[in-house]
Amino acid sequence: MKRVITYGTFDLLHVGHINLLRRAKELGDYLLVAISTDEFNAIKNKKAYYSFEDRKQILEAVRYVDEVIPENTWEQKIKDVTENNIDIFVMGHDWEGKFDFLKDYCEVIYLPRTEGISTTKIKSDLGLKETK
Ligand code: C2G
Repeated sequence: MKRVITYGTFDLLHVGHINLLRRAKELGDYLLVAISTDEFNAIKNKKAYYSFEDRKQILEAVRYVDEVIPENTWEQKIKDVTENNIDIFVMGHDWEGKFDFLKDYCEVIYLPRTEGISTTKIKSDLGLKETK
């Protein structure tokens, strides 16, 4: 039973997120997603359109996702990996190299992003005022 973890805001869920979640799940048998809280998004200088509760509920409805936990800090990853017996950490390659410190605890895999789609692009295409 290979256990996989990934992190993100997952706001305005789109095919880029779904591709990442599907491929992360395909690497193992169980996918745990740590979704950024609204407070942590503020630290990331991001403001999600949907609340943490809504983003969590939406993710829990995705067939590739087995469990969702909150991401409150940058520093929780080692604890998350060890406490959840994680075998593989997965992120999009925009994070390439940033989480290599986890290699002491699990496999670290960066997957290519899906081109041409992002929450920021959706917001600007809809003419929503940039809320970061
Ligand atoms: N992603 C992707 N293709 C896109 C958009 C996003 O593969 N077109 C991936 C990102 O690379 C990331 C995941 O989907 O792995 C979630 O993206 P975001 O919600 O933007 O997450 P981010 O703000 O990068 O937060 O501690 C890590 C952070 O919480 C990551």
